[in-house]
Amino acid sequence: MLPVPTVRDATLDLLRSAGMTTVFGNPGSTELKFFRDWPADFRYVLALQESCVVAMADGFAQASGCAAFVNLHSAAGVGHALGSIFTAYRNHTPLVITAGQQTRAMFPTDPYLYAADAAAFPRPYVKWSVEPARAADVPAAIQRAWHVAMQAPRGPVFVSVPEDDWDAAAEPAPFRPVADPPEPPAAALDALAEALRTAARPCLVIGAGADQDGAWDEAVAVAERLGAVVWASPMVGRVGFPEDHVLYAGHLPPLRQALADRLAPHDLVLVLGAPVFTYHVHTGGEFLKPGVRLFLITDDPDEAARAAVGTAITGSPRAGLRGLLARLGSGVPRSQRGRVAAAPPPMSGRPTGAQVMAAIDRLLPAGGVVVEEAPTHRNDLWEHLRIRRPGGFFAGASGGLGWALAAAPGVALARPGQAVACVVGDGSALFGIQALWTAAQWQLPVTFIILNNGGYGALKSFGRMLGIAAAPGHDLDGLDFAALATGFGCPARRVTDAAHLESTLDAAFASHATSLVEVVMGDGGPELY
Ligand SMILES: Cc1ncc(C[n+]2csc(CCOP(=O)(O)OP(=O)(O)O)c2C)c(N)n1
Repeated sequence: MLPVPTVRDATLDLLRSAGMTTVFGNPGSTELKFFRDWPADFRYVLALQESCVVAMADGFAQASGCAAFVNLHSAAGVGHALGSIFTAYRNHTPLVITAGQQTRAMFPTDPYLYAADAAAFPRPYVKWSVEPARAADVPAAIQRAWHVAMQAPRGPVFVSVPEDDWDAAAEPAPFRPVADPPEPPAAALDALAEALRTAARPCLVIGAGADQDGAWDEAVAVAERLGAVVWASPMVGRVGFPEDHVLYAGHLPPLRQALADRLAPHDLVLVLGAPVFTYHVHTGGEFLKPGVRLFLITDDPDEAARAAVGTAITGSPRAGLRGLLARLGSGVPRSQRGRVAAAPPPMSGRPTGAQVMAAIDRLLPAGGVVVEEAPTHRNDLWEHLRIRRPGGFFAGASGGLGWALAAAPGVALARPGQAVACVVGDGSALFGIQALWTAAQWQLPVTFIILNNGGYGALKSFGRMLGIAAAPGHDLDGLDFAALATGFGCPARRVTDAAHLESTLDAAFASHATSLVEVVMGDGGPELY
């Protein structure tokens, strides 16, 4: 008779089959048995706080296109991670998150480190969550979790594993691959193609789901075939269209009335892989001007159901665009044009957001990736830093801060040899600052660019919008980012004059190593909206 594999052996085999041989974690006593005889074909990426662990895995999963495996420590580790789990859920990032649990025999006494109702804790921001009833079923639960995470719409899942399960005998749980997202129904694409053919001024709105689905080339082909201008959806976390293309029109604002005004010149709007729409501040007003027709193609049935207006078609955005190309024939090109590119700002005086973004645009090595969390400088980024290739930009889709600084090393781990520029506000950086250590330990080519405006600029801007003169807790005085970085083993440079921005960034990128550039900004930051 063949020896029965342990839960640990069966799980490691499953992880190999699913391509999840990188484990992101922060370990504790309840996870140790998972690491017994740790195999040489696995790598363990340690992050020093669990919100960083999950954000790093998120960056890795998005940049690699595969699910990432996470191992956390009981309820406390999951608790620290919840903010990043919320963001991963909104990002549609496939993560298999496991957490240690106390020994099963100890459950009745609520022992030290026991996670009561463990599977409930990360809900509702996981697609599926379980603590298997028997140790033997842990591998099957992990197989199912991976499948759910990778099914469209992708997202995080959770499995709680009691610490004595890893040495137990496993029930067989063969690996089962997951199918591609379904194609949109043919009849729906027929009707959409006809509407596009007869529209006078159609436009596309591209969301993160289009980039995740690998639809970049198809989006360009459809836009060119129709002569349709292309907008990026509001608060988008990934860019799905070349921002230097003549048809590229810019980013839509996350405000209802302003967005309806921006789309008013069009008679047909085709949204791909995005919610309809993501708003930030309530302004009331119309969702769309009368007479503007909207269609949505998304692989997320819930996104389809909750769209405020329009005809939603459920299916892969990429397959939808391919279906349209087949139906549109030679197309009906119109003479629409996108935006006029902003002139680069002069590089002198106290640094501004526009100067930083223009400098990154000019100097980021070919193939480089931008990771962003700089609330008041987002408009500068969209104006002056052009994303030109698929998978070239990542930002958190939830609005929760503390994601980007940790996601950036995850992106770098997934894309060996590619430079990563991580642009974050001083406030945002401090929600995930420990990630500097992981980046430095792995010698990842990430340049962390901290826009230090001495406080929470976005909240000050909100305050001005709401007529709140001086709310407490908005200033961040006495912080020394260069010293913090050095303490984490990451070399740092400080820039106080725009004349030195380009030489400093150039040196940082040229080092092909982890480094931090603190930019002391000339003012508190522009208005948000
Ligand atoms: C986890 C979390 N806590 C608090 C907030 C509220 N918040 C929104 S913007 C902001 C300020 C961010 O400051 P900084 O990163 O320095 O960028 P700036 O606004 O100055 O451009 C804060 C605290 C948030 N979005 N997420």
